[in-house]
Amino acid sequence: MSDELKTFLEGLDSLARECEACKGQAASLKELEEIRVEYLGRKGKLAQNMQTLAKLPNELKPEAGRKANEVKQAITAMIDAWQDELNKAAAAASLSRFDPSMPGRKPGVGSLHPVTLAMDEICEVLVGLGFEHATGPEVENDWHNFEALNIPQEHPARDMQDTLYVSENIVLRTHTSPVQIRSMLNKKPPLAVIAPGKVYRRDSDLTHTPMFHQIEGLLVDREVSMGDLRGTLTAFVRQLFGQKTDVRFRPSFFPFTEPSAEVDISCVMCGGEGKNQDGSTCRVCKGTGWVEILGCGMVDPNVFKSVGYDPELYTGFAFGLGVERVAMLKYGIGDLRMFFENDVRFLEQFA
Ligand code: 2NM
Repeated sequence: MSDELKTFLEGLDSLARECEACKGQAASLKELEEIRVEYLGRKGKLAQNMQTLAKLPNELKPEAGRKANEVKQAITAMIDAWQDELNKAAAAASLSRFDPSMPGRKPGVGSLHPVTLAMDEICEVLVGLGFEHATGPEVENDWHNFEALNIPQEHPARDMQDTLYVSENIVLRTHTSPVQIRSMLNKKPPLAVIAPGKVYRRDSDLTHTPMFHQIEGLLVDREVSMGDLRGTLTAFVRQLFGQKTDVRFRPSFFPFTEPSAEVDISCVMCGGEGKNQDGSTCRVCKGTGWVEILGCGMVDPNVFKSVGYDPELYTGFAFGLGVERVAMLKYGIGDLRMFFENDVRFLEQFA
């Protein structure tokens, strides 16, 4: 073999060894790419050897060329293998950072507002007792909200102090009774309806909000008595607060009912004792053992006259309650403002 060829072949061998010695030197794919360019690039170390090969005598070229190809493939295979290793190491590192036993992130799931829950529950009980749902506008005229309900022109409820006026004759309804008025105008007795919905009053402090929710009920037929009122409302509050609940009726006054009463139930907190287990005064009933839950009465004949019902033929009872108040008692909520702050930590407890 000629010295010239020998020198060339040895040069290629030493290039392969030199490259092999780079094993483990590339810490990243970028560094490995630099090594690849250094050996296999267009102006790299192998390319330089190829220039030498071009200058060899023609009869030496086949053997020199074969060797050059061999070394090129060996270097390519080496660098490819290192690239595989780097890729595997990177995958293993990212797997070691991933802990499959970690709990996943739960998507937030909504829940019904406690006022909605109380409203649904109250309506369900009343529908079970035979009442039908009715709805009506929240913006009402004076006649439906006041006049038809036997609330005279000079009545304090009509005062700007208590009612939110849209214009001289138009108000935000102060109760859902105008819905009952509309029901009576649309249908002859017998009639049993409930009107749930938002009502508005010019009132805002710790225990009053300008908007709150009410449910009112009305039943009209021949020979409806105070006994029917008492039996119906007793069954209603016992289904809502438990069969052991005591009920008492106190005389009261509303312009649209005569006689009128307020209904108290035995305190949901202390069970009517007025005291907590430790002897301290119950905060819910303030020591009385009773909490007021609704207002009611026998529909005033003047209300029947304004909707064209004959008061000689028909009698009826009506009642109304505040939904926020029921929700506070049922779910043990001490502060009315909780309903309106929409703090998810409060709301998610009702999921
Ligand atoms: C109450 C108390 C007493 C009531 C009266 C009527 C209507 F329209 F039939 F006359 N609806 N609701 C009523 C009666 C409401 O809330 C405390």
